[in-house]
Amino acid sequence: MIIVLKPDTNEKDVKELVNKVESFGLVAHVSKGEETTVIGMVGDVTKVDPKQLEVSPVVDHVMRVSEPYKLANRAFHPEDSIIDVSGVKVGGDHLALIAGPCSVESKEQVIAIAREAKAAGANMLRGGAFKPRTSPYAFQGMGTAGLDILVAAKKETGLPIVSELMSADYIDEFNEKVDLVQIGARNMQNFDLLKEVGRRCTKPILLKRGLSATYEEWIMSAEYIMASGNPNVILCERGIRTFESYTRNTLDLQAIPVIKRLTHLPIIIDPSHAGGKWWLVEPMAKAAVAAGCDGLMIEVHNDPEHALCDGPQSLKPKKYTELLRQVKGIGEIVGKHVQ
Ligand SMILES: [Mn+2]
Repeated sequence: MIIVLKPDTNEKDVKELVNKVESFGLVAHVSKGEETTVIGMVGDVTKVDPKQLEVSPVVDHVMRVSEPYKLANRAFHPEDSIIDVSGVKVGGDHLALIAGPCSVESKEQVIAIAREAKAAGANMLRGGAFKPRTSPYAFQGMGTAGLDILVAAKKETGLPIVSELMSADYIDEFNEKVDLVQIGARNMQNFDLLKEVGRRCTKPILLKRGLSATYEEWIMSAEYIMASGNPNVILCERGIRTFESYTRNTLDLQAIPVIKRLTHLPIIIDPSHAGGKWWLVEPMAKAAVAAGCDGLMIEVHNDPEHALCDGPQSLKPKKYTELLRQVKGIGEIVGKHVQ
């Protein structure tokens, strides 16, 4: 349930309403926008009579929110959320450009790619240290040593680091070393992990869409993180499983306008894992920016033929540089700028 306040309501009146909401045993979330301020009520609202709140002269109206997600709901926060990833803003009119190898393979590799990605215009570095692989016999990632290599690359380039967390056991280490904590597609409904990152992660979360998750299931997973105490969630569409087998997955670009309508959270697109082929990355990345996404996460490798993971879908730095040149131009047309 949300309370929409009349324009120019002062702080004192807002505070009084918050106290009233709390007296019902509910949690109040205030969202102050340029034009309107809303107070979202979370908890068991079944016994709340909207009339009790509408008597206040500063209340414009009270409405029930029918969707099961509240904190992620656009109604609770009418303006776009802008999430700060160690100085790089994601959401609003900002375009986040995340690039890097699928997995961290060596210090030389990551630093070389990070330098080229930065020169191309990327503003964040990705790299997997802990890898969720379909086969237990495939390369599983370098673990902690991989994170330390990413930290070294950050020192060298200044690019904030994005890396995937697979187990709550490593949250403290990620808080210390990583700037944006990725929860992968396969863990999107690992609810215990979502609750733990909500409670304990001090960094923003990049929540990938599960392989066959509906929009509502995906947003509910964001709600888990937010309800557990971390409001800084960025969604990432990375392709869904369909009957088509020619491409690795099917990139759902409709997710961009749908997520923006239903939530206030930023959404970025990962065209690399969606298509699984390097030559699909460029057209899909351009289409995603044209459709209004808040960022792109793209796998870039300086030697894709010998990559330990996802070589066939990785771009070489030269191709990535040319792609960003075009992407930035499209971004300007749709009002998205690179910091
Ligand atoms: Mn990958």
